[in-house]
Amino acid sequence: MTTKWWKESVVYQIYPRSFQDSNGDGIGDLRGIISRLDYLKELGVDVVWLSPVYKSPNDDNGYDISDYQDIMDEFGTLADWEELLAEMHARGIRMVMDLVVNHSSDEHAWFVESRKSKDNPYRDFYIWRPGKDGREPNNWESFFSGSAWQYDEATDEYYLHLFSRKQPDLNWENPALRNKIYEMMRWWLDKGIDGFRMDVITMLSKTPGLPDAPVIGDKPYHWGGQYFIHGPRLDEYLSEMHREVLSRGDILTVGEAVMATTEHAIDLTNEETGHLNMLFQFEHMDLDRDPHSMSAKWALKRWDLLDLKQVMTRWQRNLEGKGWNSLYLSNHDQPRSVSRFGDDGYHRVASAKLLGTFLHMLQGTPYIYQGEEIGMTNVRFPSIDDYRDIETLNMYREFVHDRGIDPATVMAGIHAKSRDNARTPVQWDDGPNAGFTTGKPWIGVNANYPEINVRAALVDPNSVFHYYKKLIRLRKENPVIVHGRYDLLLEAHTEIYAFTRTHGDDRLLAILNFTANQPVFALPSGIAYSGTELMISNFEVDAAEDIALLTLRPYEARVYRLT
Ligand code: TEU
Ligand code: CA
Repeated sequence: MTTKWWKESVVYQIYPRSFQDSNGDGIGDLRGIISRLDYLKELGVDVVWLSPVYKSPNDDNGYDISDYQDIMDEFGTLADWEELLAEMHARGIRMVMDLVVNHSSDEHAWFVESRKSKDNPYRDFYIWRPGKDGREPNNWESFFSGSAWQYDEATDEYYLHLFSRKQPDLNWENPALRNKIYEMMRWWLDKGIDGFRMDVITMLSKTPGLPDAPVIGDKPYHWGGQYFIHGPRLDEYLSEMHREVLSRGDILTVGEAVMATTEHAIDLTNEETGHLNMLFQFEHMDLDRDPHSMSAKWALKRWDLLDLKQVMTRWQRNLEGKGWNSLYLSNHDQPRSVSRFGDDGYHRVASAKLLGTFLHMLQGTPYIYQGEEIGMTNVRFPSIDDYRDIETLNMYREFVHDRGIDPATVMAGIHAKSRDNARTPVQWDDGPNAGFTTGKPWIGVNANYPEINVRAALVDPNSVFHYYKKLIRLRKENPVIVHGRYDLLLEAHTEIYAFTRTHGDDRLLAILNFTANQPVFALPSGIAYSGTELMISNFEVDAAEDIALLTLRPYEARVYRLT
């Protein structure tokens, strides 16, 4: 396996709308990010993944792009962006931009043209079909509730939108469209960016004929993912994108890959014939949902540590020497990891550190989502009127108004799973609006900001922040953390997740108690060692303590070098 900068890096994801406002309009912006770069430098991150900052009507907060080569008004100007890039590079921080090319906004000039007439030159930049038997062309459900098709009166046809109706899918079968996308990507690379995070990149190729999905239950629309995920021409498109753009520079590319398996990941990210560096897979994000139904995302199902071990071990072992893992538990689409996988109450700090240790001791590139490094939690807004996310609002309307489900039940699902859990403003201090804005924030600030904020974390040596800072530093100082082989221990233990990493003679042992209980860790007999060196722990630990038998505290994490 070759050593590449993106294998040794830690990435920090910024969702600009909620990061830092600089002009008092209650919306985060580029100049706000510039004002916080020294904070990121202190944390020690190497790369920033910037969620979309392009011109957008913000139907899906920037994932609906109306001009791929200009900055959205709320975030600032292209000059502000140039300054942000320069200030990042001046600090040795690289910038990865979000590439959203499965769909555009319906306000993009291409779509404005496309919908004008059936023979418009841009008609085939999008996926138009006549209705069938007076209905949509097929029965696919949108990720944001309802049909994945929108009828357009002007030309008496429907257009496909896997997401919101203001996000028409681009037609990747059209080489003219593909070339326009490659041109745009090269334009950003020429400006000096260091890579792309690729939004729903495995959905670019749809099964010809766009067949109906199997009908499950009595809903009007159904999960059609088998016909638009990892479609028949995906490899061809990504191979062409690699040839036309990605091969041009030493960049980081990470593809968002809903439903991806390790086989898909090896195909797409192996260094011989792959086209991307790594994927965001979702198996560990599906442990508390039914992966084959979009609506069951909201069903409250407890995840199980044995499932987490099984999924992560498969990804660690199967990609060994054949691909590269991304490592994440949080992002702008997922609930806060400390609320979902840890404990956001009494054991919040310990469990946030445990989860950080888990992610940073695995093989792959860790991704930290803004606020994760201070243990920010889910929010529980009392009313649906406090929520902003289109996925959440559409789901509420479908479940409560269309399907008559009890609003309290639906709100419980929203409190657990809404994407807005990750989109409340970053909590910088205990002043008004947590220091995020001097104006009225676009979304409410989590009420726990007086206790959970950056200013408090920076002055507390035992904060999650300083623990994350140490985790990041350990990665830089210990090749075993980047390159070591992963071996699972105690496979059947239902409370402790333990594994080793081996790189030549260098071995580390991670011992993670994922519960509020106090289980006994017994070192398996096959692990020979003469001495131990404590590398990091989230509690005070006697470094000389014999590791053969340990009683662990709630959410206790320890990492040892075995000598
Ligand atoms: O998300 C892709 C996706 O599948 C989402 O539906 C996500 O899995 C789901 O919301 C989890 O609950 C990407 C972006 O990350 C997301 O923010 C966008 O809304 C979506 O694509 C459309 O661009
Ligand atoms: Ca602003």
